[in-house]
Amino acid sequence: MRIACIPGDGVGPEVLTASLPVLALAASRHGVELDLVELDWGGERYLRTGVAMPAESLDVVRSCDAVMFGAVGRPDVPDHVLVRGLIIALRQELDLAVNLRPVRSWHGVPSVLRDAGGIDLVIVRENTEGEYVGVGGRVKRGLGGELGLEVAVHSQPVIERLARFAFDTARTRRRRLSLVTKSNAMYHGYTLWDEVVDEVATDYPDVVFERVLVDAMAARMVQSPRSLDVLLCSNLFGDILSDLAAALVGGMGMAPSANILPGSSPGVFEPVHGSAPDIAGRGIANPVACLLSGALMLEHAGLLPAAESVRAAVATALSDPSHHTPDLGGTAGTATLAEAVLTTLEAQRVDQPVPAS
Ligand code: GGG
Repeated sequence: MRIACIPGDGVGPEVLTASLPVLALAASRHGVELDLVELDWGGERYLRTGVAMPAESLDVVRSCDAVMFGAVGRPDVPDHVLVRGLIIALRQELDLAVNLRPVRSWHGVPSVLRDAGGIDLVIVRENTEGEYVGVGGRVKRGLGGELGLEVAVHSQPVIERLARFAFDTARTRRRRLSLVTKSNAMYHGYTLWDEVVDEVATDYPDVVFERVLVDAMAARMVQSPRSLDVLLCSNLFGDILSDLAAALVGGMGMAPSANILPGSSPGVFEPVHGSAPDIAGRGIANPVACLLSGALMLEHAGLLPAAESVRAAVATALSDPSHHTPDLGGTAGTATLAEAVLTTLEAQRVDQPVPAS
C-alpha cells in the first residue's frame, strides 16, 4: 500500500512517527508492505510558500492508496487558514462523504464518568457541506456594524448517501441509529435532514431509528451513553459531539477518525485531536488516536485482521497504567506507549485469533 503521510503541525509529527512502525508491522504480518510517501504540507509550508499544500496536491494524493494525517494548526497562523487550506480542502476536493468517528471505552483508561465501561458508539459525520461548506462573507468591514454571514448548505443527495452508509453501519453493529439535528429551530436545512432520513429509514425496518435534537443528545451522551450506537450528524454537530464523546472515554487522545468515500480510495485517516501546541515538542502526546486511525485505514483497505491486531495491542498496552501518557493521568511519553503497543503486537502469533479488545 502506498501511504501519503502528512505529519502536519504541533504534535502531528510526534504521534504519526510513533504510530507508523505499528501499522507497518500489522500490515506486513498480513502480507502487505506499506510504502510511505512523506509530504511536508501544513503550517510551516504555508509560512514558507503562502499555501499549506501545493497545487498538484490532489494528483499526489490520488496516486496513493490512503493518507495518514497528523494534525493541523499553529499559533502564528490564523486557525481557519490552515484548517480550511488543508484538512477541509482535502475532504471537499476528494469528496470524502463520510467522517467516521468511533468511540469506545478501554479497560484501565480513566474517564470523567463514574462508570464509563461499555461505551461503544460511532459518529457518522457529514463531511463535505453543512455549516463548513465555506459559503458566506463579511461586509462593512472597518465601517462599524460589521456583518458576518455563514451559510449552511444541506443537500438531499449528500444526506441520503450518508444516511444509507449510517444505516448499513448500524446493521453491522447493534442496529440502533439516532439522527441528530436541530430541526425545531433551524427548520430549513434540518427539516430536509428529517425528511430524507425518514425516507431512507423505511428501507431499514430492522434498525431501530430515532430522531434526537442535538442539545438533548449532548445531555444523553453524558447521562446514558450506553443507550447509543450509531449517531448520524451534520458536519457541525458531528464535530462537536465527537469531542464530547472522546471526553467520556479518556479525552481527545483516544479518538480516531476516517474520512472516506465508501467503495473508493484514498481515504484520509487522522486523529480527531488538533495540533496541541501547548504540549508539542515535549514527547508526551497520546499516540492512541493516531494508532486507531491507522487501524481504520487498514480496515478500509480490507485488512480487518491487521486492524483488529492493532486494536488488541492498544487494549493490552492501555491495561497497564505505566504506559499511560499525562492526558490519561500517567507519566509515560509518546514513544513509551507506542513501543508498548509495538511489543505487544510483536508478541502476537499471526495464526492466533486476535483476542477481543
Ligand atoms: N488531526 C486533525 C486536526 O488537526 N484537526 C483540526 C481541526 O480543527 N479540524 C476541524 C475538523 O475536523 O473539522
